[in-house]
Amino acid sequence: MFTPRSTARRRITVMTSLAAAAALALSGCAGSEDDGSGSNDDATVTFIPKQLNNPYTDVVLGGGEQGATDAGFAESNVVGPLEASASSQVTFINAETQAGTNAIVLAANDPDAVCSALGEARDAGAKIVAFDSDTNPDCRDVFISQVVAKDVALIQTELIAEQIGGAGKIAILSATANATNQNEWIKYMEEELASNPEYSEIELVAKVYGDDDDTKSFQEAQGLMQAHPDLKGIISPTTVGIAATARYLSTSDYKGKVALTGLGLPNEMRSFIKDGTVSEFALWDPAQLGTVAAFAAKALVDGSISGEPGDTFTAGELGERTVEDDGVVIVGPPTVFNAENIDDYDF
Ligand code: RAM
Repeated sequence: MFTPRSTARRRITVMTSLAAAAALALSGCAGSEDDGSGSNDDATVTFIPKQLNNPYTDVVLGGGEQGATDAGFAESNVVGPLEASASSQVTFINAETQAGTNAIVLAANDPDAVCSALGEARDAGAKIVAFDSDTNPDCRDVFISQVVAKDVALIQTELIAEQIGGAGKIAILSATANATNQNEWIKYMEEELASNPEYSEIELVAKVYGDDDDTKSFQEAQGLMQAHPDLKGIISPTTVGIAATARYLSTSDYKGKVALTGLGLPNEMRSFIKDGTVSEFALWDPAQLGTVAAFAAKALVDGSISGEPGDTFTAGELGERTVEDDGVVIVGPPTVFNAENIDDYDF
């Protein structure tokens, strides 16, 4: 688990589009000096998450900023929108390009909407690391994937199948409709449900989107149960969605009758495990995702990797990582949390 040890120079900027445009107009080009040793001692990195008001994002960025310090960035910044909408990140990317940041680490709300802005950032010399949710692969140097995408889909399918006794109607309550990460996991879940004979009696009846907004996710969970009163289970592959759905179920007649699994933060899910609303869910250590992304960004800025398959870099205490096909770097395997182990985790 990630424990902060020192504080990087940091500016958290929550900007409206207007403020971002003003910042863009005012900022100069920072740039950085290369001392010829291959290590850029003045280099800066900017993290742009899907959205800022998301507890998952906070843990990822904690690991990211610590990683930025440990990797040797002189400065790390966090900017981003409050809502995880498709186009919301473009203004922030443009402002960072103007400011001359050396690396942008971004979780894409939409694989294509950010591409032209990222292209301009690259033309200005910035390295682009996608993390958590990928861009179109042409628009970044590497993608730091928290887990093997198929594995995270399979584990959620397996968990729901176990929890509903292998038969019945299920639904998926996702984040935003364009989220690259959730959509990839859902694609693998659907393929698995359709092709694995063990799941032939499970029927996926609905996919709904809570937009990683707590209130909307809660309402979508409520709507699912109204539309499908015979639903046996819900998979929510988003930390915001699973927590909101658990809160809804926990005070409803469906508590303990409708199974809920997906991807959650142990600290947000603990009470729902303890009160019997949820029996098992999965996730990885989000801080490690941020840390590996920061080290990858520094390796790209230093020129020690270019993002080609086979490139390797060291992610501090987390050890060596290899760039795989399509420029993907895997952080680690998913963990399943339940009543037995949930108190061992604090994030
Ligand atoms: C939410 C976000 C994020 C995802 C996690 C599991 O917080 O949608 O992108 O990786 O859930």
